Amino acid sequence: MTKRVLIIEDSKSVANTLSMLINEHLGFETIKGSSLEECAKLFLEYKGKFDVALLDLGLPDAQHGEIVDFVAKFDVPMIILTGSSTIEDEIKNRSKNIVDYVVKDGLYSYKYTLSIIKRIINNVNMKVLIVDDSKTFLESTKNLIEKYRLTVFTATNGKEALEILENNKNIKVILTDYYMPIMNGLEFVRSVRKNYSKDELSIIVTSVTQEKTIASKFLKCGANDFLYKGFTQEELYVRINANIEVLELFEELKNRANRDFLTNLYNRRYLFEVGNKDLKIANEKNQNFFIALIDIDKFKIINDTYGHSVGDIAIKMVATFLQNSFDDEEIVARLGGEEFCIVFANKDIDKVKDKLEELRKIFEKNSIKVDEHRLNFTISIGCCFKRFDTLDKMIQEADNGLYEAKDLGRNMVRYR
Ligand code: GH3
Ligand code: MG
Repeated sequence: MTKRVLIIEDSKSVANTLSMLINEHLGFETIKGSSLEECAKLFLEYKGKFDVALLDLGLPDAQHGEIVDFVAKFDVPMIILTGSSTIEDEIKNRSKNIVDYVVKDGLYSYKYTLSIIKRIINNVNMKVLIVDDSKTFLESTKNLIEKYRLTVFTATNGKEALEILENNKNIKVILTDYYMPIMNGLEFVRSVRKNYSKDELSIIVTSVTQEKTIASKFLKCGANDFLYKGFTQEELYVRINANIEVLELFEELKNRANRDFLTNLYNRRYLFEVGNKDLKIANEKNQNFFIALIDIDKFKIINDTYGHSVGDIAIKMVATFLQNSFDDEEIVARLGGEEFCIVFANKDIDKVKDKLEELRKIFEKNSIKVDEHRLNFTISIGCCFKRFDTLDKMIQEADNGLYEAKDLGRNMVRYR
């Protein structure tokens, strides 16, 4: 669903510039108002469903930041727009939903605003783990970080932290103390790095230590950053933010290498790399591991009749449909052309059979609409239930099944 940003600002030029930048660069919807009264109406109209609110402190009918008190009644993160760099502490503390302040002084401040909006919206899926033996530090830091809409876990020692990490996928940043009982910070960082590389998880060390050599010791054993305790909210957030941005860059690079350009499904390279690893694990644990090859029947006719670009759209639609038909546990990849591969690890054989038969029927019964054309086509599926030691051999066997299906008249599933 498109994200929605509320802008309450009485300067039309500021509001329009922000709105245009948000639409163009972030692709989010913007709703504008220029007074407290309009803001109240908009909250009613949209039932308070804004992902972020940008609020001017000096509005014609609310000159002293009263807008904050109004928006604070809803669960919407606020970014305050202000004309001066000195903001009274009184306003700063008016609501826990205030995430940041932007002084309206030109292009850079607009860019900064965009980066915070993007952060707040993306942060909803981002998890942070804080490890510290001081309960007060844990509590206050957790509150600070939660302002930015990050999900926060806390642990009072390294052992507990490792358990949390094990049970919660997608923790992206760890903030850890140095002096702790059971396991000190250095030991903890080393343990984390045994299982999580720097491109999947960042570690920021926070410590009161006066030992000059400690920071470099941490960085050498796998920490990404070091913060002396007594840091300000801004300092902490800027560091966390910078670390998340690096992780996102890694993610984007990995995506480019692992995804197919046309469909955004996993590509052949990823399929073989991860599929072979999963197959090895399944063989060791004696768990089920199946491969299905799915190929569109007589696809050449679609290209010949409607043109290659319609063919491309059809391939994309099939890809999206397949992706949505399975959960994250299955690998759905495009092998090439109009051929797809699904990897089922640790799944019940009858459930897989039912699922593949159901897919075949869906294509048999339905047509796909591309532009003004209605395309009718079926799919054939070859499936390998036998145990082999490499993915390549399994795919060959599934391909034999697929060949059989084509040979016997298409629109069927064959098991090997
Ligand atoms: P069968 O039922 O035996 O699978 O017949 P088919 O026509 O689907 O298979 P064939 O292998 O003869 O032809 C596949 C066609 O798919 C040929 C090729 O031009 C086309 N194709 C391959 N990749 C793409 C692509 O990325 N986009 C489009 N539009 N067509 C593609
Ligand atoms: Mg085909």
